[in-house]
Amino acid sequence: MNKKAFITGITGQDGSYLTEFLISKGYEVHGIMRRSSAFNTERIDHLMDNEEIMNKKLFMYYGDLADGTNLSRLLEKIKPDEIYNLGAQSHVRVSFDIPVYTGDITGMGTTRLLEAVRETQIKTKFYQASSSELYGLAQEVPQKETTPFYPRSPYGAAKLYAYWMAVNYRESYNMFACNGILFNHESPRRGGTFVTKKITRALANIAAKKQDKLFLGNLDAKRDWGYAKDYVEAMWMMLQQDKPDDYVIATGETHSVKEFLQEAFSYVGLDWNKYVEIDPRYFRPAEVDLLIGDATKAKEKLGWVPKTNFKELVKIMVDADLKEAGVNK
Ligand code: NAP
Ligand code: F7E
Repeated sequence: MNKKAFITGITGQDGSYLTEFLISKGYEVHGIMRRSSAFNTERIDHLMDNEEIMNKKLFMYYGDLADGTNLSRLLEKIKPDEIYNLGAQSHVRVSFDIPVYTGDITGMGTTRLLEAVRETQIKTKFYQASSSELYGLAQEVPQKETTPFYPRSPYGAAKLYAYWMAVNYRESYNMFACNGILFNHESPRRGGTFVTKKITRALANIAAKKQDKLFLGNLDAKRDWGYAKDYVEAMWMMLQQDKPDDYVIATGETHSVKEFLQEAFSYVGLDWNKYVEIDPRYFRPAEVDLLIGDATKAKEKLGWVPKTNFKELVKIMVDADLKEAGVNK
C-alpha cells in the first residue's frame, strides 16, 4: 500500500515542492488549504489540474490551523503515515504587526495538530517546520543543534514554542516528532514579499522597462540562503530514520542582502546602485544580523547535503523571473 502524507501549508513554497517530491516517491498526499476569496493554489495548480494526479495521488481539503476540530476529523479519516506541519504565518516583518495571530497559527496551531494526533491515537510521524529564526541574536557562529536559542521577533518566539511542543510530545507521549531547523531557503516559488524574490522580480521588471526603482530595508543583514527543492528532501529524510531527532538544514555559506543584489544585477549586466533606494518602512523593530548554519549532523546522520550553491540559486531565481517578464537574456 502507498504511504499517506498529510501536509499543512501545502499551498506554500515548501508545500508545493514537498508534494511533488512525495508524489514522485509514490505517496498519496493529503493537504489542507484555507478558504480564500481569491485563488490561493497557484503553486500546486499544475498538480490539481492533472487528472492523473488529482484524487488519485493528491487530495485537498479545506482546513486551517486555527480549527483543531477539523484537524482531528481529517486525521481520523486519512490516518496518514507522515504529517508535515508547514502551515504558518511565516513573514517575520509582518509578525511584528500581527503578533497575536502569528502566535495563534505559527505557535498554537502546532499544538492543535499535535493534540489531534494524540486524540485520534493514530500511529504517525510528525515533521515540524522549525526555523533558523530560533537563533535570532545568534549566540554562536555557525549555529548548530546545540546553539542556544534567542528569537528576535513574534514569529521567532512562536516557532520557539512550536519547537518545544514537538520535543515535548516526543518525550511525553513517545511520538515520532522531528524538528527541521531550516535556514532560509528560496526558489522561483518564494512569496513576493521575501527579500530574494522581491529583488529578482523587480530586477526582471527593470530589465523589461516596467519598473525603475526597488525599495528595500536593511541591506547589511546576512543569511544562509539555500534552494527550497533541496530542503524538502531533508524533511522527508528525517521521517525515514529509526529514531526521531532535530536537525539543522543549511548551506554553511552566508551572504548579505547587498551581495544578493550584486549577484543578481550583475548577472544581467546592471548596476544595482542605480535602482535601489532605502525605505525605512522595511526595517524591523529588532533585526537578525547574521545567520549561518552548520548542517554536519544532517550530513552524517541523514546523508543530506545541499546540491545548489548561492550563485546557482540566484541564477535559477533571476532566470525564472526574466522568463515570467518576457525578457530574453
Ligand atoms: P509560505 O510560502 O509562506 O507558506 C506558508 C503556508 O502556510 C501557506 O500554504 C499558507 O497558506 C499556510 N498557512 C498560513 N496560515 C495558515 C493557517 N491559518 N492555517 C493553515 N495554513 C496556513 O512558507 P514556506 O516558505 O513554504 O515555509 C514553510 C514552513 O517552513 C513555514 O512554517 C515557515 O515558517 C517555515 N520556514 C520557512 C523557511 C524559509 O526560508 N522558507 C525557513 C525555515 C522555516 P496560504 O497559501 O493560504 O497563505
Ligand atoms: O528577510 C532584509 C530583512 O523577509 C531577509 C522566512 O522564510 O526565513 C525567512 O525570514 C533579510 C532580513 O526573510 C527587505 O531585514 C531588507 O534581514 O526575506 P526575509 P527572513 O526574515 O530571514 C526564515 C528562516 C523563516 O523562517 C521565515 O519564515 O532581508 N530585508 N530589505 C528585507 N526583507 C524583506 N522581506 N523586504 C525588504 O524589502
